[in-house]
Amino acid sequence: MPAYHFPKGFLWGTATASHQVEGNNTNNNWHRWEQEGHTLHKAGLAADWWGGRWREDMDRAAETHQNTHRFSIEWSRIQPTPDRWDEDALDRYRVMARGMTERGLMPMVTLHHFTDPLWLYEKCGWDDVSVVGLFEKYVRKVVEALREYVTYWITINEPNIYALSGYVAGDFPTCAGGDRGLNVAMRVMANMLRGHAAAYKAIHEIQPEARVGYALHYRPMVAARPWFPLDAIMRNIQYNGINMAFPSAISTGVMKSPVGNVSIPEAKGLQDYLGLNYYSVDTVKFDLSNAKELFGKRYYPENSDFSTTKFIANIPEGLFDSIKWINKTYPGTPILITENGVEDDQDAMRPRYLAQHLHQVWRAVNFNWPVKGYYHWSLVDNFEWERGWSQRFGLWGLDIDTQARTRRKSVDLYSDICEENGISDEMVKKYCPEVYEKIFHP
Ligand code: IFM
Repeated sequence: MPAYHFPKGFLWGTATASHQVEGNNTNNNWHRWEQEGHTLHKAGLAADWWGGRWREDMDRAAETHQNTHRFSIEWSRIQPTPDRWDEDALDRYRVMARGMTERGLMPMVTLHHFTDPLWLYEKCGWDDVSVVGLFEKYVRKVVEALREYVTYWITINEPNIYALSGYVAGDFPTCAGGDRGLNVAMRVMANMLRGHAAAYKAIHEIQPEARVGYALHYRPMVAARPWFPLDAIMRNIQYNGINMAFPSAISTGVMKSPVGNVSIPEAKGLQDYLGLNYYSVDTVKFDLSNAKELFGKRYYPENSDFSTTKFIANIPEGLFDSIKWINKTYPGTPILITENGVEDDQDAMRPRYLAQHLHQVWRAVNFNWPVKGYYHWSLVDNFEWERGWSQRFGLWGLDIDTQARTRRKSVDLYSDICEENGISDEMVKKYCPEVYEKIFHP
């Protein structure tokens, strides 16, 4: 029976984030943003993890042969006001991390995933360099409390999306009364790099054996018309602006930015692995009407294999290319796919999206590129930021009124993959026969 096998010890898991699953997170900037009506829906009770339902969801993860889970800590719970640490909240996260360990799930912790405590938001958040010391203090507190159970830390999730979606696109909250614009977004990103560097050093000081990285939302891009130089120029501007701030600073100590480079020497070389969040590939063309995005338009070609809300085009080769780029940029650095998934309430595309992307991961592994694990986004439907509950990324569906979970058929496919540590032709024939030829006779 033909099958693609992964190396022994490969990490198989799912990823979540505090505000998206916990519920009743009322002391952060996103809660405020939702109350002000900027989002399609409100997070509300979310998947009720703070109420204890993380336990049943971790049972689901473990029963379906996953061996790791990535979750995030909510800063506003740990430090509800600048002068108070909430030891009970820290303890709850300890119980969660221990609960994962007891179920055979290695916990991986994200320290910052889009949300900021309200008090930080009031004092201009990541747009003020004082955030660096504040973030370091919070990180120290969390690492001291959880080090018994946690070795893998993600300092910051998708700093590029945080900065650009807030300060350029206006979809995410910025700091209270703060300015917007590309300049500000880049200033925010520079402070996030300083925060990452401070956190990296602090974590290693407390826990020398820790593995510390950040999660990069990486968008491969292609020029729409290869013969038209302005498309290529736009592609490069967009590519560098969206992807390169963090990677350039980690490589050289200088943050590359479309509005001027910034020297951040303390960030150079500070990653033990790179976390890759990959979803799709953008096509880019010159667009005179789009001054806001520096005259570039990013889109998916019309004939794409689209997800339900057309948020994602299924382009699995882009994952292979992303891994290839990482391996070339940082030879030998371990790679973890810290997010990959698709919004699909009917579970019509997810099985093939999953199998095709994992096939690409397998190809990369077979070049001996050091991919160590894969975290599917996500375990259970969760609050999808400005798009609220209109997008469903879970292996399990969630009824937000009753909190009932529904097992989608992708659960069974992913469970088989995790159990086998590989993808077999039988699995593909059973769950997504429409891509059998693509996967087994490419
Ligand atoms: O839900 C988000 C997550 O918080 C960050 N990465 C992309 C996911 C899907 O949009």
